[in-house]
Amino acid sequence: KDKVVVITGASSGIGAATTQVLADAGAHVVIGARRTARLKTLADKFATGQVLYQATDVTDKASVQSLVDLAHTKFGHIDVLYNNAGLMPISEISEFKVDEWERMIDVNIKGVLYGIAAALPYMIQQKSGQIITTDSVAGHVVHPGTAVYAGTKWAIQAIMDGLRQEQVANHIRTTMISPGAVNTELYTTITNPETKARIEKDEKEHGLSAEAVAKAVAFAIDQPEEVGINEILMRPISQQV
Ligand code: NJP
Repeated sequence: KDKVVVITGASSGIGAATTQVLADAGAHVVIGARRTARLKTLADKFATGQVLYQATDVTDKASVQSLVDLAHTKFGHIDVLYNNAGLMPISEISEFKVDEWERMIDVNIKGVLYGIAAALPYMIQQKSGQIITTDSVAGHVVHPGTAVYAGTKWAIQAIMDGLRQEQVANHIRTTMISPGAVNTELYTTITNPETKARIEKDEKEHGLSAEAVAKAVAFAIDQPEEVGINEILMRPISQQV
């Protein structure tokens, strides 16, 4: 209830919905993203000091460290780090959108590693904590056009399970939240107009609500300390693969 939770990518979609669900239940939430006006609007919905926000770019290691440090300074401990920030500018490899590959690697992989590097020392000291990341159905299956995005999400599967195994003795839990289509702004990062329109239509018509995903995050957090929910894979029932 009164857990301290740090969330990246909280300015829209799943991160914003999770902030809402957890803060409604009484958690202290420290949120980061680049669009601070959106973070402020979200934080202002709650009692002063319950939801704190700070401008955060997860491609900048020091920026992520500063967000995590803010939570520790204010509350004295960190129960949960939720590495949620992500991008999905999908395209076929033969389009050679190298800049977009690099951005996905920087945000979806390195951003998660920076979060782990920032929070894990505190959690090792506490001998407790939970690191959650938004993975994806794309961390399990690949289609033409999703190779690099899926590659970033497959990479996170390896990193998170390795982390889980390494941290057993410190009682640190790891969780991947792996949704199929979700109705968020993620499609806006796609630069190919046809692909963007197709994914936008699909997410709006068939996607899970961000709140449904947020409730899965809350479920994983609310488990007794000895229960590790390592992954929640969830699809809209209309989604085949
Ligand atoms: O998308 P969206 P989602 N530094 O676009 C932030 C995964 N997922 O909620 O910085 C810091 O509404 C951005 O903030 P801002 C997906 O891979 C989704 O769907 O202000 N933050 C915003 O808050 C991702 O890992 C679907 O622009 C950065 C947030 O990320 C996660 O869900 C399916 C940042 C993105 O919010 C959340 O995405 C699936 C940076 N450098 C997995 N760059 C789906 N929607 O269908 C971006 O399987 N952000």
